[in-house]
Amino acid sequence: MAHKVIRTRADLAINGAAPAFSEPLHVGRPNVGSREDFMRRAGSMFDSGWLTNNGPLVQQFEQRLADYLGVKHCVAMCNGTIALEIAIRALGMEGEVIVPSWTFIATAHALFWQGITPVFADIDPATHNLDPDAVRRMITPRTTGIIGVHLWGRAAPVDELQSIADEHGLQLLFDAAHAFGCSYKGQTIGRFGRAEVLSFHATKAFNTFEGGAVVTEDDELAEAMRLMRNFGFAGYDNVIHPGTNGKMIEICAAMGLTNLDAFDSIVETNIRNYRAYREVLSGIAGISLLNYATTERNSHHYVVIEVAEQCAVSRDEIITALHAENILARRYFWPGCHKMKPYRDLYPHAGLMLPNSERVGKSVVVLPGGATTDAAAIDVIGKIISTLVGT
Ligand code: T4K
Repeated sequence: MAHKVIRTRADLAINGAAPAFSEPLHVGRPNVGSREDFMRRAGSMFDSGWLTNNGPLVQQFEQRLADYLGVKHCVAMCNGTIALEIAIRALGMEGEVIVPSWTFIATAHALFWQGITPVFADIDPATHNLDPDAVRRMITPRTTGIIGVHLWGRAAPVDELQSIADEHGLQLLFDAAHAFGCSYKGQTIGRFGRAEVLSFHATKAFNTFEGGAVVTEDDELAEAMRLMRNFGFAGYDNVIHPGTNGKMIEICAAMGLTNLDAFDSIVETNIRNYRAYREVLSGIAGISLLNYATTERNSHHYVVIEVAEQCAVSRDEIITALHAENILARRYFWPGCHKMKPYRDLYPHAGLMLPNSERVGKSVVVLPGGATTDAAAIDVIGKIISTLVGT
């Protein structure tokens, strides 16, 4: 892709110049492994005549994933949201459950959809993850659980949340939708809390088109979730549990097996991109790239910058300027769940308890990453931002 040269503000598309990219540069462009391997697996699916309902590819996928993550059970599902709903139900959560507001809306909706009240707790602005003290403040006699989110692939404060859960007799579940292949204290994410929920949506570092899974060390929980995802069937004509249809289909497992082979190289690309972004963005006043501990594994799938209040241009001006250049940066997860329906009507004053979530929500920009982004594109993105900010 040809990129333009940017020397002054007149070279920016918001000032009438041609866009830097002729085609849109997306956040969340799917990473796809070997097409030949995928087609071979798709062929085996047609040969077997088994398209869904716990077929051979799904079984193989679950085993490989459990091995990869070092966890006892992997229960594959049709998407991350249904996986969350099933895990929440299998854990017997009810009443109120504490969640961050600074997350994708599915974390809150998975509760609300089942008649459970999501109670939003504030985040630590340095990590964007739940602040354990804020969680303590939101506990009431109706609280039955906590859902920690490993946002941007950085682990939530697992030990602190586990202590709170133990002290108050609460269920602890993790939304690990962003954290496939990431670590906490050197251990691969997947075995924390009672269970962890993964998303394999097309826009994730590791995808199965659509898909998700609940991973757990707990035999009984895994068994219950296997029943729940298949209407509660235990063999022909024998329903022994309430359930829904949460099954992963064979073609998705074929994609997952293929992309698992490519995952390490995807992460290498992401790390290369992250370092290139660090280089081009360093020294721009008021712009900071989110930092992660080098002692932990992070897939670096999300390239997140924060625009300080004192920056010469606002976050939204940066978004407008980037979109004009065909760089479709995102404001994930602005404005925060508590400001979206139905929660903003249910708790109009929730923001008073969520000052950090509100501040972070106004500052974040997620930049394009993954295999479709390269050093040359990142260089141009850096120049656009520095020209705009004026440093
Ligand atoms: N918990 C958390 C913390 C999550 O982040 C998510 C999902 C979930 C739970 C629920 O898991 P799932 O039920 O989705 O498995 C996208 C994804 O749809 C969503 O999966 C993801 N989080 C969220 C962070 O991002 P949108 O509404 O931003 O999607 P959309 O259509 O705007 O696409 C994003 C960008 O990706 C666009 O710029 C276009 C590009 N794209 C997208 C698709 C689907 C492509 O280039 N190709 C594609 O095939 O939610």
